[in-house]
Amino acid sequence: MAMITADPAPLAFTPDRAALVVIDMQRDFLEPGGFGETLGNDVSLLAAAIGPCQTALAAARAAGMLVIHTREGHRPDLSDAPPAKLERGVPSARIGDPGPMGRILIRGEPGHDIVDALAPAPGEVVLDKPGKGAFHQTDLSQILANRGIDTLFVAGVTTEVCVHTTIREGNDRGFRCVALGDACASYFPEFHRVGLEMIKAQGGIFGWVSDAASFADALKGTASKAA
Ligand code: TIU
Repeated sequence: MAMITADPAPLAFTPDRAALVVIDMQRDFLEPGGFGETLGNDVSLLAAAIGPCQTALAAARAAGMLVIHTREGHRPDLSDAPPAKLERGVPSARIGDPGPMGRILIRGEPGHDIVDALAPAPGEVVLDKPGKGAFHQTDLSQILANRGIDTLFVAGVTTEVCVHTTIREGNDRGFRCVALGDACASYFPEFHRVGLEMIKAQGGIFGWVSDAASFADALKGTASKAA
């Protein structure tokens, strides 16, 4: 059993029954010319999460914890992309349009890849998802059930969109979900701050909030049997 410092209260967890889920740290969100920028965002704001994600990944790997990387994106024929998603807003380019990193938010394109600094290690799960939540239309539930996972540590981007949706989905499915706050980021600093507040308010209404260093501290000296 390990214990992590978190809000609204410390949380005891079993490293063998926990997973680190890194959400959508893709070029399409973090680098110029991708999906995030087409929506009018300053993508440089998301770089703040890279270092803390590296800290969390190193700690999880050393502990032998299950690591899952997600990528938001669509099939090249867009058959899995709802019209409501394709048609909304007035972006500078739409999902599927050509861009400097290939077609926007399309699987197999350079922009869809995870940034080099956070490249998945061999054997880690890379989960492609068409929606904001990591459970929607993916095999994540099965993967977690197969490993007996009951606790999710969640990092990545963006705090109030895909991280929040995934934590809400996970909470409703019975997982203890812990956002690693500094390993998450948003195009809107205020949404990041309030997004984390929302998770931990009301006694932790749908999760806990901690940080990458506390996660690493909690795992020090633990080594998973599953490694
Ligand atoms: N736009 C935005 O803030 N986020 C997304 O569209 N997807 C994710 O959060 N990954």
